[in-house]
Amino acid sequence: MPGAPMERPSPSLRWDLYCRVVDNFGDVGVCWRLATQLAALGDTVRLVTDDPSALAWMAPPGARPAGVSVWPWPGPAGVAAPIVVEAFGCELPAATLEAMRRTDPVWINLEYLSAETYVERSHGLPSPRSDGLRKWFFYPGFTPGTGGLLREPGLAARRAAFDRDAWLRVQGVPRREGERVATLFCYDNPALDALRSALADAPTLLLLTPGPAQRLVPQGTSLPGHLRTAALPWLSQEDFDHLLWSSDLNAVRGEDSFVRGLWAGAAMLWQAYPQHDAAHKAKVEAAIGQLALPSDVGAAWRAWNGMAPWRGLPALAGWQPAIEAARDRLWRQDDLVTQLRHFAIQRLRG
Ligand code: TRH
Repeated sequence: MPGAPMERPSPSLRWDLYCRVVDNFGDVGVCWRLATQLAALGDTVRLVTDDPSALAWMAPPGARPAGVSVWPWPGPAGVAAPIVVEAFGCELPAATLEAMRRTDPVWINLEYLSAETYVERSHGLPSPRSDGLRKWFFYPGFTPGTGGLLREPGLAARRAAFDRDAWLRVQGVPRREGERVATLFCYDNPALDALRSALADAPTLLLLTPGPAQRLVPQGTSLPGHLRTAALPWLSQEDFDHLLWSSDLNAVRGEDSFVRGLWAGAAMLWQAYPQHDAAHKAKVEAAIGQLALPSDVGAAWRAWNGMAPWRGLPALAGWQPAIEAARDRLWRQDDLVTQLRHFAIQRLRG
């Protein structure tokens, strides 16, 4: 087109991505998403992790792109990739640091997601070190001043074309006529009984993910009212999305599922990863504000996180549009991978 600016073609990049699994599945879940999204753009990623076990169900072998290789900790010997990502301050192996001192790659620390205001202040800052290396801090987030959220290209179109009844039938949990569907992925949660009672007010199929949800929710005949439950196996990340897309209410936990719940656009309850110093309460409060949740939904989120008494389940009819509105706002921002590549390329060019 005459007069249009010439876009520089995006180079293919090589990344080393280091991930130590602290607890649960969010660390490796986020790293896997990041690695596969980079590979889909033509990049090559060596994912080094001390615990790849969850990848067996998150990313079954047939679903793994050629551009990603998984390495046991401490990773490949020899030369570091031009871009090294340290996920969540996991502390790089000594041999990797030694290799990095020889080539001085772009070293990026990918931080945890939060809606708190410190994220904008800290995003993109460098931290020089006494050995001459420099580490950059990259913060995911909800505002244009942050690194954005993980979101695959084409996600909205796939979501829009999805047939939930067909998918539920294939999983062996067909929905009955007029029944609503809820998904439960949670930590231990004293508000669970209150949620169950509230869900029993109308015909509901409650789908339980492995872990606390299946351990804590009694299954079978003792359930009150109109509620029936079904226990699911661990699903691939792709099918976990399908599960969230099939539901009218998603109770999700941790950071990665928070984002997937948002992209699903259904009514959502979020349980933050509980921290001993109660730091998660500030995260919940910031998320309620950032998503501009209506007051009854905000109250339910606080109750779900042990910050207030449970006062009932908000009507889904008002709750769902609020999540959808937040999602639509966030969809207008650049996704995390677009921003991270841009950030890395700028620093590679010095
Ligand atoms: O598993 P989590 O509780 O991980 C947590 C959080 O990330 C927390 O912030 C972190 O500090 C702590 O770990 C150490 O929740 P999260 O983040 O949602 O990660 C779950 C991953 O598992 C996510 O990528 C979705 C995926 N998943 C599937 O792929 N299939 C499934 O069936 C289920 C239930 C989850």
